[in-house]
Amino acid sequence: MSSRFTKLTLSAAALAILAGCGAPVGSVSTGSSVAVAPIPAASPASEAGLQNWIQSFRPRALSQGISPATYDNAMRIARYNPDVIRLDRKQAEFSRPVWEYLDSAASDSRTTKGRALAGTYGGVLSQIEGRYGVDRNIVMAVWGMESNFGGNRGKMQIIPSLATLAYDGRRGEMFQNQLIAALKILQAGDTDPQHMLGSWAGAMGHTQFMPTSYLAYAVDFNGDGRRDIWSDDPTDSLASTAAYLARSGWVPGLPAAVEVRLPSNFNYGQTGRSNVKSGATWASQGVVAVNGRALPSGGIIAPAGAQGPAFLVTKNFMAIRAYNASDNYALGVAMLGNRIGGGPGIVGAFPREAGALTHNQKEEVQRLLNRMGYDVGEPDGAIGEKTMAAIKSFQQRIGVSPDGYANATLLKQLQAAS
Ligand SMILES: [Ca+2]
Repeated sequence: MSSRFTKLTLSAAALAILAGCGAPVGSVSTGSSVAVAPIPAASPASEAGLQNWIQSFRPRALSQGISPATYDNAMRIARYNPDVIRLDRKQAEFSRPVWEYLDSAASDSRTTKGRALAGTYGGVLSQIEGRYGVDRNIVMAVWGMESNFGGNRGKMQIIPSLATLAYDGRRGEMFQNQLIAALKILQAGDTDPQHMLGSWAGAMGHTQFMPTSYLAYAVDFNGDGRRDIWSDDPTDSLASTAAYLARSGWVPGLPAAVEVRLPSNFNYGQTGRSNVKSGATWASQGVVAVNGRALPSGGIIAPAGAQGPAFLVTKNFMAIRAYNASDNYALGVAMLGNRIGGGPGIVGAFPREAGALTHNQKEEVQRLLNRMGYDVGEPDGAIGEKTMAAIKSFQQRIGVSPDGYANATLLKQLQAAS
């Protein structure tokens, strides 16, 4: 999970994407191709450097309550691993179209597997739902998204990876905190250094908890005395995920995302997950749920603009975003959860024929917006909230529907206006 970047999420699936292994989806990676910046192989000095660093870091760890025995025993297996540094320096380019991301997030095969496992673990899922109030299908969907239901939990020892990243990584401070958290887990006796396994950046278990998330939310649900998210048995992992979502504000009985139909005259300037209105207010504008039910309160998002489907997203969507701060991820979890629970997939059609902009084209959109005086920050090819807000302003200025979506039409409009 993701205390991972806010919550820092790098699941095994994300790792596989970063490593170019072609796993379908992952937490961080909202899709796409990967640009690999070549870095030199680690010099032999790196191992010596790590060992020196381990000695210099010892007092800080001890000052945070780690015992000398815990520290020394864990660090005995710490070795410099150039692979994790290489992975940390790779930059994912988020140019995969949202519909491809959602296709794989809530694919037929993942749905089928999820439904079967929801049956297998039906008893424990009922108990977890009873304790935490979190929809079992959402818990199942997180499990499916994070590790393909346990299939990609990560097999790397966490201590060597975190020590390497804390010593030499570009995000040393953050990984130092994760390393301290990992040492606290070991000190509590939940596992030992050899068996504390996960993905390269420290995400562990069926639902890919970072060490800090583990300390905050992991629970011993099966009562064997250990918060065991590493076991083949997913019970503790699934309960810990429900605990995380419950503490992130999950409201029992509320859907996370409801697909809606918008009226033809809908003002897309109102879109955005933070622009929350009551269900009655949306209904008064002619918004209707595709499934015909009453609308809850929430914001409306249209991830592929006015030509694609729209979703009313609620407080529970925000709880999923607390797990991994990506709208696409949260929508993927919500849609996979719907399907595992027997519901339909997305009903509306995405503008697939129109294609999606490439990473370079998205950067051009950002450059053009900056040149016109909209501040979207350094162009990075990732269309985030700032870029979307600028696109909406530009669209309003030229008198077209302000859906905030960057597509080929928008790029042409920007080129013509600049
Ligand atoms: Ca347990």
